[in-house]
Amino acid sequence: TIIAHKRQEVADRLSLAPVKLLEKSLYMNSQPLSLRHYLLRDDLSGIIAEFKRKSPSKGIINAHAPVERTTLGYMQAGASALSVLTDSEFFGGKNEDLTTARRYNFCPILRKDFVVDEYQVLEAKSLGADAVLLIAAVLTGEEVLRLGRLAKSLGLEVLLEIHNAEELDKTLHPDAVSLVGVNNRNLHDFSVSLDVSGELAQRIPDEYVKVTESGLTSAADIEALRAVGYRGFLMGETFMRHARPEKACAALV
Ligand code: IGP
Repeated sequence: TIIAHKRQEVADRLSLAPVKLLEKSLYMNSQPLSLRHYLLRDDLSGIIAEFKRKSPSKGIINAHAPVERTTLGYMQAGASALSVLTDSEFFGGKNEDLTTARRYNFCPILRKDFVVDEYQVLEAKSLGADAVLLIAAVLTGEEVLRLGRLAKSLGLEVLLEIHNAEELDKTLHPDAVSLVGVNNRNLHDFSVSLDVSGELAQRIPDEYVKVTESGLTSAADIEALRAVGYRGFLMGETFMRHARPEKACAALV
């Protein structure tokens, strides 16, 4: 459902007057920050703190936290990077959330959306993102390669999201992908298990920075997954559940 809606959204956008993202954006010529490098730094937590208002599995998580204070607070708390949801229909985000986060922060920002078209990669760059998510469950190997190469040509890094070994084998390509994220949440039935990350850690070649996504709630979760090779820890709900998400992040870091 999400992907069908997203394809329609992109088609509607592209049917409007010619899109001149490249000329209009402040960020088109800016030097992106490397998510890889920030995650590998020893002086930071490895946490990618997410700004997420709602989700299909949880409904409304936080309707009031402002993106400025939250994302700046995440960074000051010691998060290595930010993830900003820009999908509005299912996650309550918007492109302006990313541009706002960009203005208030100097750490890498992941644009979190359902990328199915080149246009969205260009858009991510124009909004000031440093990295994009590509979800193996909804793309072919050829699409990951095409979208990933485009991202790379713009200086954006690609975080490839997988949920099982088949998705990894189908889509992993060194020309397109810099980081691999294991989503602990099954996108079909929403069940969450950190064992998914545990089991897949060894399957991911060492040249990719390993990220574990979803369902992380404590420093103990992070340490257990760090011990099996993860360097990035993508966390949303654990922080966003609080009225002041940035304080929950500071408490955990
Ligand atoms: C964060 P959580 O359980 O900490 O809120 O999860 C993040 O992993 C999750 O939002 C996510 C996601 C996605 C959202 C992972 N992959 C793809 C939308 C699309």
